[in-house]
Amino acid sequence: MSYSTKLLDSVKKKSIGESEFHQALTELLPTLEPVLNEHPEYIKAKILDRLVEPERQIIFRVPWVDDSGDVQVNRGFRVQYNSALGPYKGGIRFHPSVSLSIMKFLAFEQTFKNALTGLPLGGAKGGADFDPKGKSDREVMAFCQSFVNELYRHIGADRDVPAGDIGVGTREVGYMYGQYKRLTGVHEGAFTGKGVPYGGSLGRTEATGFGAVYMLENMLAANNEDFRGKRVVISGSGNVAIYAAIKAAELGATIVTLSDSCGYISDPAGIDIDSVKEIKEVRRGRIKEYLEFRKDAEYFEGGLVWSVPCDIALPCATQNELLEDGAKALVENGCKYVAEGANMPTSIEAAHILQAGGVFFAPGKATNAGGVAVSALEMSQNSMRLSWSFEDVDAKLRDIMKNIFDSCYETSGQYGKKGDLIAGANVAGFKKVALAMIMQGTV
Ligand code: NDP
Ligand code: 2IT
Repeated sequence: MSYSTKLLDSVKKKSIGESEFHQALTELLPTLEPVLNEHPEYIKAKILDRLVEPERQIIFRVPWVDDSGDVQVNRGFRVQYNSALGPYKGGIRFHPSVSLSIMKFLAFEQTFKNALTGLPLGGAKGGADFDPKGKSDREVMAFCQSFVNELYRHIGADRDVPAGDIGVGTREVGYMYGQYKRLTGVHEGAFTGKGVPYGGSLGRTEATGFGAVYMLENMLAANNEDFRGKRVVISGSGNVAIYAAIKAAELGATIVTLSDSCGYISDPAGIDIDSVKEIKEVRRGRIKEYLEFRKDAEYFEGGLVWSVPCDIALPCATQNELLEDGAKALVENGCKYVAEGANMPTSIEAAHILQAGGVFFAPGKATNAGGVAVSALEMSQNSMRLSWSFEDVDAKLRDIMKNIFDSCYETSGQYGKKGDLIAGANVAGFKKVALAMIMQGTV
């Protein structure tokens, strides 16, 4: 039995029921075998045994009062996974599905993603099983404040720097940051994704979606292609999906779908993103409302986007949204590129089907790293008490995404099949974390 299989078995025994965490480990650990064979010092220092255990897991009660005057109680989490490369860094997710397993898988992935950016960032994730849908602005504020009443003692600009994720955008970060400042009396870069008027970086809102498209630009260029004339299927209609759609359309692609958890819209003429921004960013409504704006569009209740023919697919909603059937449909319909805007949207089996079907596939830890990379740029600007222009930030993001693609592509060639970006990203991220851990000694 291989080292990684043995380790995986023992982790599964110790963390029963944490299926998403097991899935993330099962995807990553076997791809590291060639590196372990080359570097016996990693095995001697038990780097993997240490990496399957988060440094710290914080679980807390979040009581708050709703608009009817009733007390509500939610569960909050912060998993501080690894600090080898820098302060803990990663988003906060508010969604009813949030569990320890989901927090651990996201924090584990974040550790390697952050390493790939080349910036000094450790890995973390947090969140709560709070559902922001249908809540008033005051209820969201009350929840955020109560969440930070516990979280504040664990975070700080040089300790742990949260940001947004599903259900958490500029509004929620603002309420959390305001409470952090009230409790600590310190105005420092303890959160990223802040509003621009009080220390947020220009370009952070766009960064994950734009970054995913820059990753695809590099993948296309490796095949002497570009976005012009390509049909792009995107799932989700949140922060990542919207800005991926905007940038891909700007580069000449036609966006044929967007979705939310209720269903998807298809618009063969190309989705009008301004209408989607109005529905999602202003009204906080449902994607179905797109039919009010464009009479030729269609809405498919409960459907998934993968059966719609395309050249490029960008899963940008949530984990395990692209399964075997979806992967088969994409391959059959001639899709050539899949890049994960979301974290772990593709199951392991589906990713294998795509790769075996000749699809050039980029995993989330590489594709969606633009968000956290610009978060790191926000941290730099806060430390210097300066703010850079949108163009400066965007140019830096483009460079970072090119470096990530190059490093994953080259590493894939060194340790297996050139173009297997799953293995390339895992190995390239792991080597940085492992080296930093060895250099800092074992305790
Ligand atoms: P948002 O909350 O802005 O949007 C999430 C979108 O995904 C919505 O359209 C939502 O639909 C849909 N969605 C969420 N959960 C589910 C579900 N269980 N089933 C079906 N649809 C779902 O989040 P983001 O755009 O920020 O995040 C999307 C993905 O990108 C996540 O995987 C996140 O971890 C990842 N990511 C985000 C980064 C960021 O900077 N924001 C950075 C890197 C990765 P509905 O409204 O119906 O729930
Ligand atoms: O998954 C992610 O990389 C994020 N949600 C963004 C993290 C960050 O700290 O900007």
